[in-house]
Amino acid sequence: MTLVRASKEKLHVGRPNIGDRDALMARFNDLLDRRWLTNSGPFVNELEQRLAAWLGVQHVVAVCNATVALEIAIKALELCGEVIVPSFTFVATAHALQWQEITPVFCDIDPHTHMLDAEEVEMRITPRTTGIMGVHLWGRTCDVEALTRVAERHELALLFDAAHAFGCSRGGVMVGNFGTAEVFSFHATKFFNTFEGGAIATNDATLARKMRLMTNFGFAGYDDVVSIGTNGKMSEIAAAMGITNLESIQQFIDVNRANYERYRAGLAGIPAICMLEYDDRDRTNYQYIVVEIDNERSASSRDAIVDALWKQDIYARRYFYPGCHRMEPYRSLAPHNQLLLPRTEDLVQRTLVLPTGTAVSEDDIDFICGFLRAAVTGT
Ligand code: T4K
Repeated sequence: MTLVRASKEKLHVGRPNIGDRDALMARFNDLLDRRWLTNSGPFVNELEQRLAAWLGVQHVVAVCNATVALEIAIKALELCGEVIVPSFTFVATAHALQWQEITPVFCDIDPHTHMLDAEEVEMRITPRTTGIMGVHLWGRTCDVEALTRVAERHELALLFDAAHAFGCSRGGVMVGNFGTAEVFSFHATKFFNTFEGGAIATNDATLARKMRLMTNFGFAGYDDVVSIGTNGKMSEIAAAMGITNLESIQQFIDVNRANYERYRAGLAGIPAICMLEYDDRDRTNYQYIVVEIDNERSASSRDAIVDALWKQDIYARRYFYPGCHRMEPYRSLAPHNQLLLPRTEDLVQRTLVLPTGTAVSEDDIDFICGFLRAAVTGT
C-alpha cells in the first residue's frame, strides 16, 4: 500500500449535499423576517406537502430526527413486549424500542441483501411479539412482500425504518407506502438532508393524526392536550433546508449514480472485493457505496484497509460494526445473540462503506479504487 494521494482534501462518508445557496439564504431571510422559527410554521407545512406529493403518499409528518420519529411511530402503533428487528442496522433502530422498554429481538439477515430474512423473522415470533421493524438499508428495499405475509399471518404491526431509502421505490411504488408507516432520516449525512430531521409517511389517516399530535406534546389546539406526546417538531430552518434540497434532489441522485458507476468500473474484477449493486429496475438514491472484503482472500484485512485509508484522510466506515447485539445495553441483556446471528457476525467483519456524494471527485474515486486494488492484492 504505497500509493499516496495528491489531494489533501478530507474525504468522508456522509459529507452533506447542499442545494442552491441563494435560494437557501432567501428562505433563511424569510423566516427571520417572519419571526416564526418553529411550531408548525409555513416552511414545515410546505415541506410536508411537497414530500407527500413526491412520495405519492397521503400523509407526511415532519419530525426533528428519525430516531424520535421511530419512537413516535412505535408509540402510536402501541407496540409493546417484543419487536423483531435486524441487528445489522444503525443502533437508533434498536434504541427507539428499548427506550420504551420494548425488547428488540435481533434477527439474522439475508447475506446477499444485508436485510431481514423473513423466514428467520417468523422463527423468532413469540406470544410477546407485537411487531416487525424492517430496515431498508443502503438505498435498497427489504423483502417487503415476504415481511408483509409474515406480519399478516401473525397479525403483527409492520413498520419500516426507511432512514436510507428516501427517493427509492419497489415494484414501482415509492418507499413511504409500505407497512403501516415508514420513517425517513434527513440527517446531515443522508443524501437529502434538513441538517437534522426526519419524517413519517403513512396512508393511514387516523395514525397520521395520532402521530402528528404526539410530535407536538399531544396539543390539538391552544390549552387542549388530548394525548401523550413529546417534542418531535421540525424547525423552520430545517424545513427551509429541506425545501431547498428537494429542488436539487435529482442532481444529487445523478451525482451519486455517476459515482456509483465509476466505483463499479474501478472495482470490477478485483479479487476479494465484492461491491453491492443497485437494481436499476427501481428508483434508488445510490447514496451508499458498500463493498465486502473477503478477509481470507485479501492480502490485507478489512480493518487494516480502513486504517490505511484513514491515514490518507479517506474516512471509510465499517457500518454497522459490531452489530447492535454487541453494543450496550443489548450485549449484556442478551449475550447469547452472538450465537444466534451467524450471518450478521460474519458480515460486520467484511463491510466497508466508501465516500460518495457531491463532495467526492472522479479523481478521488479513481484513487480509492486503485488503493483498494493494491491493498487486497498486496501489490
Ligand atoms: N436508522 C438508520 C438505519 C440509520 O442509519 C439512522 C441514522 C437512523 C435510523 C437514525 O436517524 P437520525 O436520528 O440520525 O435522523 C451517522 C449519522 O449521525 C446517523 O444519522 C446515520 N444513521 C448513521 C448511519 O451515520 P455516525 O455516528 O456515523 O456519525 P458521524 O458523526 O461519525 O458522521 C459520519 C460521517 O459524516 C463522518 O465521516 C463525518 C461526516 N459528516 C458528518 C456530519 C454530521 C460530515 O461530513 N458533515 C456533517 O455535518 O452516524
